[in-house]
Amino acid sequence: MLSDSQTIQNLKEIVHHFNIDGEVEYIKHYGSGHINDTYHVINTNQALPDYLLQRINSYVFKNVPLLISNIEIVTGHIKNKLKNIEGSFPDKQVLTLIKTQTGTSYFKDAEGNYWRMYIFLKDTLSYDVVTTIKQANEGGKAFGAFQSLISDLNAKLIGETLPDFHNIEMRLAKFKNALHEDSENRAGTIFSEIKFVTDREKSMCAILELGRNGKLPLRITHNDTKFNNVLLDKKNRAQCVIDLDTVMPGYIAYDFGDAIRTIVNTGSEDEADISKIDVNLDLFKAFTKSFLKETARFLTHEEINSLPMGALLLPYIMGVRFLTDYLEGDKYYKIHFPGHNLQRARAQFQLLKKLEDNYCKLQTIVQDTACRYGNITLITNQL
Ligand code: ADP
Ligand code: GN1
Ligand code: MG
Repeated sequence: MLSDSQTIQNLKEIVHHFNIDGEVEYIKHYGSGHINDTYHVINTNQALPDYLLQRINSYVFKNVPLLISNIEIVTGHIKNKLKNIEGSFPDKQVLTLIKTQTGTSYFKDAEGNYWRMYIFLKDTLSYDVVTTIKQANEGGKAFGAFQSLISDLNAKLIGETLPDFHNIEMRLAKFKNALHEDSENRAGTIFSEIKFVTDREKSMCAILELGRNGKLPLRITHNDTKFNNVLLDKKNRAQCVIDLDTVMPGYIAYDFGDAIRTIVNTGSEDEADISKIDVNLDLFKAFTKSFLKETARFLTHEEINSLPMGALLLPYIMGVRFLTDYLEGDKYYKIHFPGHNLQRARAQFQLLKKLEDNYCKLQTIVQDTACRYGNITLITNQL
């Protein structure tokens, strides 16, 4: 994050490079994302839009022009489709990038920082923890509809902003390398976590293997479907899927699993007291139902069968990534206290244990729900 003295004046200067309507009243830090620096730009004229300004994390994203091009294509595609759907509100249900004076959708400042701006979607909220069936249901609707709307997008137009993002083999290789280097002298504190990761190494490669064997189609997926990447309106209805930085080729089980990871957990993503972590099956059912209602008609049987596996894989991948960042000195994720990444990893592994305990139930719910929406599956995967 920029320091307070740096911020307001600097940010105002950045804002002036974009074609905004009205004048800036004030700017404040916003949201709880782990990657970008996000600010709410408030307009002096309330009848005009507010804006959301973001400094894109260039440690994470090495090719910002590609990232922005992906977002332009995806938002343009969704907007055009929504225009033909009665009762939809394209300006509220999809992000709108603001152009700079030079016609691009990003601005590079003198220090090499990349900035972008969206219309701020007023009267919306995002939640880090899900507490109600309604929220889980709206999450499934939002990510399911998003997938449905982009299912006919020409995949050749979308570049890979973060190659191998959910490739577990690559994540494990990076983890082992970090363990070997042990640059911060932290490996000695994580023996049980290392064992936890190693015990599951093979089984967690199942989705990757299925993909390699041509059993799972690569689609354009969102790849960061945590629940706080859905904006809900005042009535708690899903309004807009946000955080499109990672939209690129992936498997549907990744999007399902990442959403489940953040929706069914009775604790928070970084829960310090792991006894609070469990799986809320009612929330699992609600999300699965509304997600499959939107997607079952075009998913293959193998994809449906892969969804419960995705629900195990994503907390595993996140745990491995948090642990790797802990070993490497907390360079990737924003942390709020020393040891935060380790705490996050432990919480994700605890969630995974609970999901494993419930695996048969997860499979049954997915199968029954898919049947209900016309996609009959045969479950053959065993843990
Ligand atoms: P990060 O990649 O750091 O997670 P996000 O793009 O998800 O960044 O944005 C961070 C937060 O800002 C979101 O969780 C959401 O609360 C808020 N937000 C993002 N885009 C908008 C928007 N267009 N209108 C209103 N709020 C938004
Ligand atoms: C990051 O940007 P944000 O906070 O929505 C991360 C995701 C992780 C998530 C864990 C580009 O998401 O992959 O699942 O943190 N995004 C990137 O909370 O690495
Ligand atoms: Mg986000």
